[in-house]
Formats: sequence, C-alpha cells, structure tokens
Amino acid sequence: MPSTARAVRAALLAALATAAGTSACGKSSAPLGAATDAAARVYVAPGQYDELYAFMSGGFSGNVTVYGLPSGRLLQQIPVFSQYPEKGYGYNEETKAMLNTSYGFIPWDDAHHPQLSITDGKADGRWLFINGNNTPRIARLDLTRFETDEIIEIPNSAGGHGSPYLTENSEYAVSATRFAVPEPQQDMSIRDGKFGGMLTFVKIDPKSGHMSLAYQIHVPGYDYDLARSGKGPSRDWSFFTSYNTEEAKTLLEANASQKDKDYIAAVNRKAAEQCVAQGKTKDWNTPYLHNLVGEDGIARSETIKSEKILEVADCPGVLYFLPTPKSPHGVDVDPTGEFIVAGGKLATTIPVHSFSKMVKAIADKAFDGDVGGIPVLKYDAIIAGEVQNPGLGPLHTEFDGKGYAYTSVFISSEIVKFSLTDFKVVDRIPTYYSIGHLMIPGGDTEHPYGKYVIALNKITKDRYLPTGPELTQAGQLYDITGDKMKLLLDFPMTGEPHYAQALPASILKDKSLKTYALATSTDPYVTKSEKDVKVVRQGNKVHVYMTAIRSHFLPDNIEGIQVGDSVFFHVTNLEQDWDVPHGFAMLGAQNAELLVMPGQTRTLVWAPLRPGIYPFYCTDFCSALHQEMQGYMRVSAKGSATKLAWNGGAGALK
Ligand code: RUQ
Ligand code: CUA
Repeated sequence: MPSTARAVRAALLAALATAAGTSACGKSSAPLGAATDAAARVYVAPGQYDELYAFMSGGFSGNVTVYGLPSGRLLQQIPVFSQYPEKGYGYNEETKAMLNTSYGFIPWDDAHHPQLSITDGKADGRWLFINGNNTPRIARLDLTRFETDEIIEIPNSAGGHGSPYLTENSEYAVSATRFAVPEPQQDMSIRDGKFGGMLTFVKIDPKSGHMSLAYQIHVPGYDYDLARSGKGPSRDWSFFTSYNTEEAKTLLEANASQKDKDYIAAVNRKAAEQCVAQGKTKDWNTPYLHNLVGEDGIARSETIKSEKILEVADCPGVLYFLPTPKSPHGVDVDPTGEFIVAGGKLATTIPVHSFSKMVKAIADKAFDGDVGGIPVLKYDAIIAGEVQNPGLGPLHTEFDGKGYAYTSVFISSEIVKFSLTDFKVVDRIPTYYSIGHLMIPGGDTEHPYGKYVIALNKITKDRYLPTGPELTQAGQLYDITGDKMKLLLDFPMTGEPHYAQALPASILKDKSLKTYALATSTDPYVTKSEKDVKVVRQGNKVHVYMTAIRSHFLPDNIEGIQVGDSVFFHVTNLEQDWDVPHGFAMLGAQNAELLVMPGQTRTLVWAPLRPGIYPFYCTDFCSALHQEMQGYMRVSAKGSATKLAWNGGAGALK
C-alpha cells in the first residue's frame, strides 16, 4: 500500500473509532453533539408542512427521493433510472421506453447529482435533472407531477459522473466521462492503447425542457470527476475536475496519485459555440438513445447517430487547464462567480482559484506549457488562496451567500467552514460519519437560501438500530444561522445519498398537479366513460379498455381469453378527485402492479400460461369497499370455442 493511502486509511479508522467510542460509553441517549433546542427546531407539528422540499439522489437505488426539511420526513420516491414496481415504472407499457439505451433495456443505474432548473441563477421549480453514472445518461423530472419525463444517453462516454451541473439559466447540462476509454470505442490493448476523454454539453430547450446533444469536446484520457458551470462573471464557463492525469490503467489508488497536481479543465462555452457555428466540428456517429414522454403520456425512444465533436486543436481558446492539487474531486463556484473551490482528496489545503485572475492569466499567456495543445495556466497566477488546515480529504463545497464556504471533509468526518475573504477556517463540526457531499439549500446557486447544511454521509455505524450487515444511509441536518454550526437532526435515507438539492416549499407546492384531466386526455388507450369499455381481439393480442372508479372495475368479468394470448389491460382511472389512485394487479402476471392516478391511463401486459379463472384486484386502498374492487378473467385452452365476452359497455356478458 502506498504511504498516502496507508495514512488515509489509518486516519479514517482512527476517526471512526473516536466517534464510535464517544457514543458507546453510555451517552447514546443524549444527542451526540446536537443543539439543546434541536427537537424544537426540527419539529413539524402533525398536519403542518415542512419549510423546504429536498431532492436527494438515491445513489445505487437509481432514483430520487423527496424529503421535507427540517423534519427529515420522506415524502416521495420518484423512479428515474431503475424499475420501481410500486408505481409500475419501467414495467408498464407507458414507461418501459424510459429505460432503453444503446445497450438495450437497462433496469438500473446509479443516480448521483440532482440539479434543480435555474433562472438567473435561482431555482425556478420547473424541473429536476439527475445523472445516471453507470450507463451515462441525464434525466429530466417534471416538478408539477414529480415524474421522469425524459432521459438522454450520453454517447462516447463511460461513467457519466461529472453531471448534470446546469448553467445559469439552465441553457446546458454537462457531462464528463469519468473513465478514459478509446474515443471512439474500439478494440485495443488496455496497457498500450491510447484512451481519451469527452466533455459533453446538452442543450435544454427553455420552454419544453427537452434535451438535445449540442457538442462534445475531445480531451486527454484522464478521469473527469465532477463539474460546475460558472455564474455571474464566469457564466460562460464550465469547470471539470480531473484525476489520474498519470493516465494509469491499473491500481489507480497508487498509480494515479503520483503527481502533485492534476487539472481543472475550464471550458469557454462561448468559444465552443462559435467553433460549432463555424462548422469546425467533426461528425461522429455513435448511436445513443433519447427517451421522451409525449403529450399523450407515453414514453418513446429515438435512436440518434450524430455527434458534433470538437477537437481542441481546431478551436484555440476553448479549453485551459488549471493545475490543482491533488486528485481533486468536487469543483464548486461561489455565488459571486469569482471563486472556484476544488476538493483535493489527497491535498493538505483547499485550493481556491480566482476566476478574474484566470481570465487575466489567459490574456497574459501566463502558461506553464501545454498538454496536447491545451494551455496549462500558472498555478500562482490563478490561485486566490489556499485554506490551511482544512481536515483530511476535502470533497465538496457549498456556500451560504454571506461570504462563507462549507466543505465536506471525508476522512476526518467533518464540515469545515471558511471565509471567502481571508480563506481562514472559522468553524468545524463533526459528521457521523464520512461525509461525502453536503448541501445548503440554494448553496450552489447565486442566491443561497442558507439556514441549514445537510451532511450526506457514507457510513452510519452506531447512529441507528443495527439492521444486519447493511446499515441505513444517513443525512444530518445542521443549523448555520449563527457563527457556529449546530447539529439538529439525523435522518435515514434511501440508497447511498450523493448530492441533493432543496428549495423553499412555497416555490413548488401550489404548482403540484392534483389530477390528470380526463376530458382532455389524449392517451390513445383512454376510456373516458363506463359506457365505452370494450375488449378487442387482434390476432393473439387482446386489448382490454377498462375503467376504475370507487369501488369497481369495468369490465370486471371477461371470457374468451386463450393461452398464448397477450392481454393488454388499458386501465383508466375515472376519478377526478385528488388523492384517489387505483391500483391493478393480476394473479400470475409476470409484471409489476399498475398504479393509476386520477384521469390517467396505464397499461399492463399479461400472458396467461394455463387455463383457469384468474382474479384481479385494486392494490391501492381507495374506499371503504376497496376489498370489493376485484374481477375475474376466464382463460381457455388455445383454439377453444369460448367467445370473447365481457360485462359493461356493449359487452354480452351479464
Ligand atoms: S460524488 S462524495 Cu458521486 Cu458526487 Cu462526491
Ligand atoms: Cu380502487 Cu382500491
């Protein structure tokens, strides 16, 4: 083990042992390090609303969770990159296409960084974007419905980690390939092959939110980790951290930690846009998928095979390297747009670059040579300050808008607060344990809401009742209104929490959709009234146009189904009252349930295997007679003379 890695590991174990020791000695009932009035500060009385919505990445659950703050109450799970049987997401006919990729249907991803859409650098409550890390993708969620509406795959990439990190008016989402790979992909020696990297810019339509690939910048084969787009004076720039500038292919823990400094790649988007407009790009045609929910509520996939690739040599001024110690992870831009804070995982200081100095250094050509034609700026010419004694393993930084920055420090398990005036540490507080990201509501925008910081911890150890080898993931809420941070609350979270975003509830809550309008539904499979229910056979496909309303389905008796048929249940929920979904589940269906919102139509496919009588029922407790909300399907042998018949509408069954 190399000495840095050994030191890091020893420090981690020591930090965990100290922290665990403190609470193991009988103090576990006293809130460990919590403010004395913590209970009152996070208590939201029954029937009262929380002050903030928080959107948390579900990490390896692939989804997004919605919490209320300050209570830490879980309000909703929004499926994004992973199938979610509770809502039928990725199982029903309307949403399956959302999970299509150029690699086929993929039922899972690892979701990392939620990003609220912004206008003038402030959350506008329209959409939430989040990246898929394993098979690089960016998703867009609609925040009136809390549903995933769009997923775009990022071609020529492997590991879409540094993403989506929007620009000041949500013009672009970005993505960086974390793993260097052959660009374009091809068979070559791992050891001797020359790998590359790719920085991707995805255009977001300001009205519809629809995403399209704008251009990709071909860069050296480093590991690009995280990103941020600038704001204010730096609004036309995007920044990406890289590690492994050693371009090691094996045992990176040692081999990618050789150099003192790696780089932040600074991209001038205006220069890039100009080169694209001047036709200086090359056309590549790696296939990628774009999945979009249409006006009719149905997701469809389109395969696209066209990318505009920008070679740095063809576009001078588009990219500069900012030397940054040492295997940096996060890169974060303060609310004024002047400071670019890096989290050097193995660095002994937190380097803070100055945007204005960077611009001057570029004008003065204050370069330390170049790599592959990319100018490397002189470290001393761009650095604004170095935060001394920041703790071990700084990762991510958020801002309170009052001139302070808050950095998560993984190995020493703490949040460190420092001044953006003199770069001195002014406060620090332990986290339990091994904090990854942290989030101040609005703390990555030009207008932080402030008030709280949330630690998104990787390890919980002794903080909760043990639940076997796998313990719950955790967030911790701290008050940051005073000089000293105060711990208020621990709350469990779903999946591994990576990043999170929050905004005042007042921006969203009145926009929340209550029902889908049945009268104006354009779903091709909608049934708008009970008199229209029907069953239609097309070869061995049988379409059941079914309605649900408290407390029955219609038709609820169907005969004439045969083994070998595929039965499509198109279930329309006729309700137009808020909070009255109906569910649908079928004995032996090799599928999830349907959960159908008021006014919505959802489709489940069932392929009966054996003759018999098969009940179905409503899965969502909708009324006093919910248990009565059931029906039967009669399945006959293939070729049987039993006629197709049903009750309701023009059906012949009585
Ligand atoms: S990462 S713990 Cu996936 Cu955002 Cu830094
Ligand atoms: Cu409908 Cu229960």
